Amino acid sequence: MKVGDGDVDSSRVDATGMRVAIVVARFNEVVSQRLLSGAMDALIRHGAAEKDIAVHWVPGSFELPFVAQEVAISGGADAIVCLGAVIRGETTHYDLVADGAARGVARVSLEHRVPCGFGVLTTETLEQAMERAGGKHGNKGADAALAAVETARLAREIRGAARRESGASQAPSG
Ligand code: INI
Repeated sequence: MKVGDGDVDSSRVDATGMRVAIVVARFNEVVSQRLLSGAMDALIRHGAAEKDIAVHWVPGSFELPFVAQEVAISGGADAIVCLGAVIRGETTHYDLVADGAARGVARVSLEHRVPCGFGVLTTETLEQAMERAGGKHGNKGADAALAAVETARLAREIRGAARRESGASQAPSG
């Protein structure tokens, strides 16, 4: 059932015992600080312990995939949340940064088999970004955090079921 946290199925989100790494871009910090607060609040509301949440600041959204990758390789997180705000403004740099962040984070998630929530806003204006960082369109940082945790739980279930099945098929008969 959907209970208010974006498209996340809140009833499935149990962050108890989860180790979560949040990687957050400093560029447009007024926005990313709010995304971070939203993510932290949502995780704690869903049972995560503050000591199990690590926050890593990076210069801009383009740097998110690299640090997410380092976290994934270290094995220190069950779920990773990437946060940032890419605002078009006057610059064509926008498309390169937004595309690099999205593709890079998706790649880290698939190659390292760690769910990565993608909470990088891509907007035309600062005002639109603020509306999605705790304003009238919710907080996409919270949504990304809960999406990562829900996906991590699902992965655990699938991996657990696969282990049980292979254990059963290898059990000695008789
Ligand atoms: N980084 C962002 O997170 N948001 C932006 O809007 C942005 N713009 O517009 O340039 C941005 N650029 C910096 C980029 O992410 C890198 O930090 C930089 O290119 C150095 O690698």
